[in-house]
Amino acid sequence: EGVGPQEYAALKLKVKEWSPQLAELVKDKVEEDAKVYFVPATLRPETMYGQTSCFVGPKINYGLFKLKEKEYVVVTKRAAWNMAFQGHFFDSEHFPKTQDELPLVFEAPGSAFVGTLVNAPLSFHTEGIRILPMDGVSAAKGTGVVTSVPSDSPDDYATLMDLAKKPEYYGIQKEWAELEIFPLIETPTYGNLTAPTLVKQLKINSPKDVTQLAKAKELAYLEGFYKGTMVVGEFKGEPVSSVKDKIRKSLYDSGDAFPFAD
Ligand code: A2H
Repeated sequence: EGVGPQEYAALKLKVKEWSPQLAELVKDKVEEDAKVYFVPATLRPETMYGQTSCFVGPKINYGLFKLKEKEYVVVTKRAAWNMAFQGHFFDSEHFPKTQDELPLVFEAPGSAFVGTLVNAPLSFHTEGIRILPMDGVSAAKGTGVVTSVPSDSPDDYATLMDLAKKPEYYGIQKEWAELEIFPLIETPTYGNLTAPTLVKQLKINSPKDVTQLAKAKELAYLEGFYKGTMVVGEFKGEPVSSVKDKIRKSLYDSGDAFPFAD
């Protein structure tokens, strides 16, 4: 893990309530009983218990694409095109020949989706989590949607701290960025809140401290994978390295996620 081609787990976060900006448009374009999913791509399925929000790039364009009858996804066009090749939209007879043939319902910048409430599989925050803005999201990677796990991802933790500091600036409610952070994984070096510990130790003050964040990310990943033990969930007490694949598989089996290659 860590180098070479990666299999992402693409999670299905079902919309419960739309942002005021998009509520009318969605009402016009999507059946009332349809399911719409935000689809973040993750390399750490074992941390999904700790999701507290889901990030989009505020300036990135996202499409709402029709997956099948009464089922839609929100991802970048680039990701939808990848999904088409991975068999998610059409049978071979109706395969889109160009990106323009993808079943796009509408497009909007990430900023328009901010505030939308979604249900995140496995998350302890069963009341739902909010779509929030993150400048560091790359349009050229994964699905352009990133689920936030501040206990174990330094990027996610630094972003949430920044959002909570300046909620008016970001156009969000402060409490959306301040959901409780539960310990998920115990490690010998960083305790049970690896990302907050590393962010403090490396004196990271903002998501713009990219050099320090890259270092924290590497340390968190290695320590979590090779030395971490689950302290929650179905595989509590077992090493992360042996449960990662099992949790990923169980998310696939339940239909809450699917494999996604970039
Ligand atoms: B990971 P790699 Cl707990 N832009 O998921 C920016 N970041 C993106 C992205 C995009 N378009 N698509 C995915 N990612 C993030 C969990 C997690 C992740 C934890 C700890 C570390 C971590 C919760 N966020 O990633 O560049 C996603 O965040 C650090 C390796 O393809 C995804 O996994 O290697 C990871 O980056 C994919 O990174």
